[in-house]
Amino acid sequence: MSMQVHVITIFPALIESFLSFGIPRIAREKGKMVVEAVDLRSFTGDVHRTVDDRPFGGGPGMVMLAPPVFDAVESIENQHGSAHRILLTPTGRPLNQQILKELVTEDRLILLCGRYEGIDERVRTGLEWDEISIGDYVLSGGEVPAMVILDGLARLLPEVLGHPESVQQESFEQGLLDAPHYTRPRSFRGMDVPDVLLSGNHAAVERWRREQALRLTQEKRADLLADHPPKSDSTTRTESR
Ligand code: 9D3
Repeated sequence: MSMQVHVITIFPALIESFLSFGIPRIAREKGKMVVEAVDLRSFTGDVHRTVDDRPFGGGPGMVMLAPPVFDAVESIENQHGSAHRILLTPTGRPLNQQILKELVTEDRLILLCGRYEGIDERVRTGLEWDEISIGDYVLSGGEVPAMVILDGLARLLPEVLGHPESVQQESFEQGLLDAPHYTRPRSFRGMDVPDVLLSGNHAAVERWRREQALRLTQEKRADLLADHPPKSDSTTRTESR
């Protein structure tokens, strides 16, 4: 599986620099995630390469122009074919691991990053979009949200990570937070690694991790337990008796 992503932005260098580190870089180098940062300003016609203007009806701030966005989307899709279009907006559906798992099945994505106070409404209504937010806080634009999506997708693509089982085991993937991790030294400033992890008893280790994950999730993110009640079998029972 590989995917092609076009990111429409006024800051293509920000996206490019992000793609030069870590797992997104590996995904790109292996050709699993083919990302192109598309400069919205290259779809303007005037000498000033204008991408924004004052809002009709007045008010503070500037609004992103519709014509360069339409031209950018049409140019990309005429060259490469139709894409699943994502509009990064504070009013979109909140991103989660389930949405990432759906998006990673797409062959081609367009991520549109807004800036300024907003985007001309005709962009939203005149083209079909999957509107996504990354959470309930105010950012200055859609570039960081686009990088969040690229990062989350890169590590889900097969053959990008060396150890795909860690994708399955981890936090959220099973609806639980991850169990604590330990490495050398066995004793550090009076804090010891739990004996069970040194026991060599794999079944006991798995049982301990499951208990820890349940306890942590109950303590810190009880909302996750309500959303995805964990299966209750002999290996997953809590200390309720
Ligand atoms: C004054 C009203 N603002 C809405 C809360 C306008 C506004 C603020 C920030 C419009 C755009 C932005 C820029 N943010 C994004 O483009 C954005 C975003 C975010 O701010 N939070 C979480 N997810 C996202 S996805 C895109």
